[in-house]
Amino acid sequence: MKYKQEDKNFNRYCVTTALPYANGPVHIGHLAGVYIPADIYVRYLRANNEDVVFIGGSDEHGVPITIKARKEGVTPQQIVDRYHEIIKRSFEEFGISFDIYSRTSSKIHNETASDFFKKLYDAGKFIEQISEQYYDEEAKTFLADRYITGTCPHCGNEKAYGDQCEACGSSLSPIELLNPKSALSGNEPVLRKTKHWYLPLNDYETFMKEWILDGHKDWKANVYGQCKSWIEQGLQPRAVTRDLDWGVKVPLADTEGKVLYVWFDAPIGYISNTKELCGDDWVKWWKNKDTKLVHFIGKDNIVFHCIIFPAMLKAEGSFILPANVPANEFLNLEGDKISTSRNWAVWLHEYLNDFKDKQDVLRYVLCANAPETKDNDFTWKDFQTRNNSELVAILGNFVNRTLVLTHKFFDGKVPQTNNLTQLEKDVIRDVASYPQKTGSAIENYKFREALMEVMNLARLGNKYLTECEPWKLIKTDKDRTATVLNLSLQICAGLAVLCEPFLPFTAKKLSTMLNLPKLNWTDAGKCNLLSEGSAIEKPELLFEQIDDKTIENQMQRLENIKKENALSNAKVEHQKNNISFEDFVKIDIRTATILEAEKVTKTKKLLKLTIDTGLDKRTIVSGIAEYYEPEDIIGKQVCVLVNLEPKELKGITSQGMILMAENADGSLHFIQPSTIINNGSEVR
Ligand code: B3M
Ligand code: ZN
Repeated sequence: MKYKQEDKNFNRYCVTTALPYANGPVHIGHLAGVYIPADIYVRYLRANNEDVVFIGGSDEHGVPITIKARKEGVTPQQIVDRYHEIIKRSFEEFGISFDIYSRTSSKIHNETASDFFKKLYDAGKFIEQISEQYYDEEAKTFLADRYITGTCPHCGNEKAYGDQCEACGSSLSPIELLNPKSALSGNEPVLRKTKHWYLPLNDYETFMKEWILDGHKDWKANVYGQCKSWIEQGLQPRAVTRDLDWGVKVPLADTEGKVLYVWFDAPIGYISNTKELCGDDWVKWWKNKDTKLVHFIGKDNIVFHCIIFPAMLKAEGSFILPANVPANEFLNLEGDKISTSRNWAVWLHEYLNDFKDKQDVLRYVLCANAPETKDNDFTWKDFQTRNNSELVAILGNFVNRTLVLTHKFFDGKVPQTNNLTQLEKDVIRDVASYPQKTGSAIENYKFREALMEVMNLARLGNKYLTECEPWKLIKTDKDRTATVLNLSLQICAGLAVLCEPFLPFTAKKLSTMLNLPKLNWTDAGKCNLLSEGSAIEKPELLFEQIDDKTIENQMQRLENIKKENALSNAKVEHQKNNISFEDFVKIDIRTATILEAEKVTKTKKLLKLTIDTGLDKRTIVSGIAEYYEPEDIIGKQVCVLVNLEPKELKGITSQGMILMAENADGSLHFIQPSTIINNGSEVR
């Protein structure tokens, strides 16, 4: 079915999803923003027997991957091998039904991207420009923007990056940084001349105005708005190569150490992956005018998919352009921006450990609450409510009541329809409208609305059952009870079809219970999918209640992460205020040896220590019992702050403090001289 007018001209669909960087696992933000909407769209098209190909893959180039590799002391290839597998598995586990999920470090991608560049180069589509860029003389390499840190000229943050200051949010160019430093050697980098190739986007400005601003007023408001503001600010030439040793090599002579810019090669990944899947047949998905190309992405990728990639395709000349780019906004988590570095996320590979077989619950919540027009918030409370009062109470309840009653009164066989009353006629007429309503919402990328329609069909079923009360009716009128359950079962069958794009695991269970054959989308409105007398399997619950304890555990997990972050921020990010030298010399720290140690009774954390400070023997109470056994520390040399005011702790006078270093995990470790020296030696 093609409910959208423009779709009548298309005979097939090429649907792509943003290629996630293979430098970390994927989380609920990825799923809600890109992969669930795309998967719904594609499953819907397939249910309509449309010719569709669904392309995904990992983005394995770019500076973030090289940074991660350096941090861990491994190669970039090792990083992408690890995360590609994790990401791919997560998508499989959540039923994202890609026809292919490949990767940009593949050979076929390397060739495709390289050929694409060469073709544009040969056709004179690039301009060559020499510019000055920071170079690390010790590491003998040009520095990517992220590899340069320095002081932000706007806010004074000393840890700003060459492309951005994370403290004040300004975007920067490395030249603007004060006191620039190379992340590789720590040295001040020098400016050196380097040659790069640029795509002159300014040459495509008129085209973009016509194609997007006049021609695609139908695009989502957030997408259209961003394009408009980019185009109106005036388009500039964009470098498509970089000085880096990880990526697709520039296929020209004398270009050692240069690769294609990751945003040049990554979207070509869609084409490479189609080639990998289809062989020579790939051409029809990318070069036939009757193919509808749709890119599902998040809002931070809009300019690349709406302006830069189309300009590349246009420059090449033989490709189609995207018909739509339905980008979503961002999903937040419990009121805070999702962040990989702060571990503020619900990770897909972890969710299933805690919520076994509950893929559809997450799919449901993320679609019902998708950030389609504005940023939205995921909360565990909302997750619980939507599960308990929507999936369980509406959809699960309707299906379960219908199937249980069929078994109870009609031996698990679809009962016969007898005379239809006006009520049945109305219900049948209403049910018939659902494939159209739901389909049209999907075709317009309004997935929340579409899902609401599916739930409305379940509501309609519940209302009908409640009105007819077959559990009472059976005592007086078996024929009419049969009619009611027959129609209810037909609605269940319709639901199995309509919920499939959203809740594929549930749809499968439901179809199996009803013994349904493979059906098309429009069948869902028919109310005749189950023939009289056919057998229904024993009902299994589609959903189960999620209790408060489970939700509290998840919230506790997030609380803990917040605390850890606060602690490490306090420690690492902010040095305390300066003190004077006079203040410093007031501190009297001495080397000392632990002579005796015992637990302080009725406490978990405290040890009572007898210490030889070289000046005297004294008692110190120290909060280290969680990290050290008393018998293990006798004889250890430590450092002690000896002139700290004495303090009463659990009835013991503590005279001083043992110096400990606190690790990021909160564990405590002694500060010791590097070799045993006289007790009482001053530390300064
Ligand atoms: N890897 C950026 C991102 O994950 C980038 C998308 C590429 S799509 C061709 O947001
Ligand atoms: Zn700043």
